[in-house]
Amino acid sequence: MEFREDLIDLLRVAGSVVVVTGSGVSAESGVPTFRGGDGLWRRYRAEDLATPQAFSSDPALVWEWYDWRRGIVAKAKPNPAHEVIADMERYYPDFLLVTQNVDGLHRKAGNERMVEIHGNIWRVRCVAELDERFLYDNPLEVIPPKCECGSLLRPAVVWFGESLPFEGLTTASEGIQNCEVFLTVGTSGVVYPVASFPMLAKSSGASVVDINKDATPITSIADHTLMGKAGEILPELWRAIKG
Ligand code: BV8
Repeated sequence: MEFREDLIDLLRVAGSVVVVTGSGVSAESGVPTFRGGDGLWRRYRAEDLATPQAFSSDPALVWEWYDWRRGIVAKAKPNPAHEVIADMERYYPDFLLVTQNVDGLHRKAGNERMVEIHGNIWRVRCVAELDERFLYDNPLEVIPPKCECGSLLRPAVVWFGESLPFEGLTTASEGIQNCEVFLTVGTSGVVYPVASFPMLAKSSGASVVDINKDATPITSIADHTLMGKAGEILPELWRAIKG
């Protein structure tokens, strides 16, 4: 796989790098994407399941979907794309990973300087007390799961129409406005506010690099577009950078 010299030079000497990932980075770990060929939403419509309204009208249905996804994620392992992104955290002096994924695979691969900006599928929140905790039961013993206080537990993820965590959003925005290189991997660039991050990076003077299997709205603003599978491109790119 050939890469442009200026891309290799850029990534070899960068001091500050922000990486934003979407479900495409976990596709080669066997976790279905949202909008691709085997997209999760293809079988289910987002508005039917990943919204507060859906949960309040049918918490069991929403939990059936999440329990099914938790089962898939439990068997998934980080793939070479996750491994390279974990290596990047050790290599770059100033590094931040912002993931839209709730599967926890980046943390499994070793990333720590990271924001799970849409939450984590293994965390749950009591709808009454609002405290969060991990719930690793797989499969769930009871659907929908309940808190000791008797109230429902919900997935501690960000649903459509819900605000993203303030702290995570602030960390991400600050990182993006101060980075030299902004790398997106496996995101369709359609879900806001994360979809606005590439333009924020560009307008803040960063070089935008996009790795994706397909063209997306990010393609038109990226300085470098690497089209293909993240699990194949990233290891090759990383070998070229580290020489
Ligand atoms: C909010 C967590 C403020 C739960 C998710 C109209 C215009 C603009 C915005 C809106 C609008 N209408 C509504 C909105 C707001 C809405 C939104 O953006 N909707 C979109 C659909 C238009 N956003 C929100 O509601 C957000 N909140 O705005 O708050 C607010 C507050 C109060 C009241 C009003 C507003 C909350 C959004 C978060 C939703 N939660 N997930 C869960 O996971 O169950 S979204 C879900 O989509 C996942 O997090 C996912 O990660 C995310 C983004 O999708 P991608 O990760 O990009 O995945 P996708 O499948 O789409 O793409 C994969 C890509 O990878 C593809 O391009 C594919 O080609 C590529 N690929 C596949 N395989 C590979 C690969 N690439 C490389 N290698 C491979 N092997």
